[in-house]
Amino acid sequence: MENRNAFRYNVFDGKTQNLAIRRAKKGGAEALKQIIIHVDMDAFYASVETRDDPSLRGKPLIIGSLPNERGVVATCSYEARKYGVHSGMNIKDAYRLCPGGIFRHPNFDKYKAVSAQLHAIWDAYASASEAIALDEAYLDVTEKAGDWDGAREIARTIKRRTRDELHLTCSVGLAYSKTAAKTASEEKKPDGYFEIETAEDYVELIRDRDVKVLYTVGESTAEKLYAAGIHTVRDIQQRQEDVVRLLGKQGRWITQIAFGIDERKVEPYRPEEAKSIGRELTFQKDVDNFDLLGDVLFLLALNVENRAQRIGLRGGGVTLKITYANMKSITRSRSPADCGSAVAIWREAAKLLEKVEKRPVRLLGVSLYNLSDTEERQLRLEDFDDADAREQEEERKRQLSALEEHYHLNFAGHLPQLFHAETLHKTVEYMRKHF
Ligand code: TTP
Ligand code: MG
Repeated sequence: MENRNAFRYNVFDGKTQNLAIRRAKKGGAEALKQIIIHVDMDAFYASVETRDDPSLRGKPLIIGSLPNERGVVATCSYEARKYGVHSGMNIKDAYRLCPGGIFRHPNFDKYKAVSAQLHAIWDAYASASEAIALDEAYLDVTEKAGDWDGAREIARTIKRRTRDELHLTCSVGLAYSKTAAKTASEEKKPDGYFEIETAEDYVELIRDRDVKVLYTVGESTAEKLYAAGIHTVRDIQQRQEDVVRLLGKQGRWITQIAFGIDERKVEPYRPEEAKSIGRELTFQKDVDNFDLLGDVLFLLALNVENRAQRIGLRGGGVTLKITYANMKSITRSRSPADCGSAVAIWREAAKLLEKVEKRPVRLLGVSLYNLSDTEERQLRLEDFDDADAREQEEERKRQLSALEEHYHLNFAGHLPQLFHAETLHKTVEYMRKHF
């Protein structure tokens, strides 16, 4: 245990780094004592729809809003991806790229039912399963597999049962760590299978790839690395100190995984069984400016909205959590008629914030509780005659523009990045300095 921590915290100490690599080389899976599967369904919502309506087979199918509505693409079939359509894209852009596509609303109830069937299969082979989304999970198969061959057999069985029993395909990655398993499942998508047995194999596979191959390196992190002339995983390995200087804590993490070191455990988790969905933030320095806290609250609400949408759950109430500088924590809740959008969540949380004691704040959090299944309109599929939805959409734009004007930051253009904890944190620190 001591050893592990030694290289976790001294990643730049050449000796410990070598120790870590030697240890991983010595037969990764065994030395690190983990065998992990990452399973991810192919074009999940679209595949379920195609399975249940064979007339959709082979067609570009886009699940999300309809072209005459406002909203986004939740996912699309691989045929639609050939036109450049992808998740999160504005539906109007998707229509422009693929006017001949078939556009359908999602059926969350159905996907959740399929997800439960998937878990029944997955959980039979895992001592712990950590769901990342309805269609994606990490499985710890170390014990049940016994050894690598046993794990390979489990991976095959999961693929076969998913196809035979549910008539769906998935991509499976088998590896010695979570990051490697995730990389492995993406390697041969769709209907893929790939294995990475040791840290050495992982490094060999990704060394000359773009930095974005590393888990948590998104567009904005990659841009910072590129600007410093760091383009590949090899560059990260060779310039560890620069990476940490540029990216701080996240930099330390990615220099570790650039060497294949990831000892995170599979944490048993089922988001659809969660009691609440939330996001919280600890400030670098305590904040006593409650106007700033109000602005941060809006970003937290956007984050919570995004999480809830991805899991297909809707909140029945909003909780505001504050930890004051003296470490005293309070929570305040309201259960309004509507907390289905970021604006609604933000308004409720802001009302709660108004009433609390105005003392320096160390941590601010927003969450939803009393979760229930999402109605379809949650994916921002509001029809035009829904006045409330329209008003909230306007308010969302207004609020984003106000923030952009005040802080001179392009929030709307960076929304997906703002959902990464690290970027959110940095953005908020920037906001504090430029209030
Ligand atoms: P993903 O696994 O990211 O995508 P996918 O299964 O559709 O396609 P892939 O073959 O590349 O894995 O997400 C799973 C489901 O979650 C997806 O079918 C729809 C939903 N989803 C959204 O609603 N919004 C999003 O932005 C994303 C990425 C997914
Ligand atoms: Mg998927």
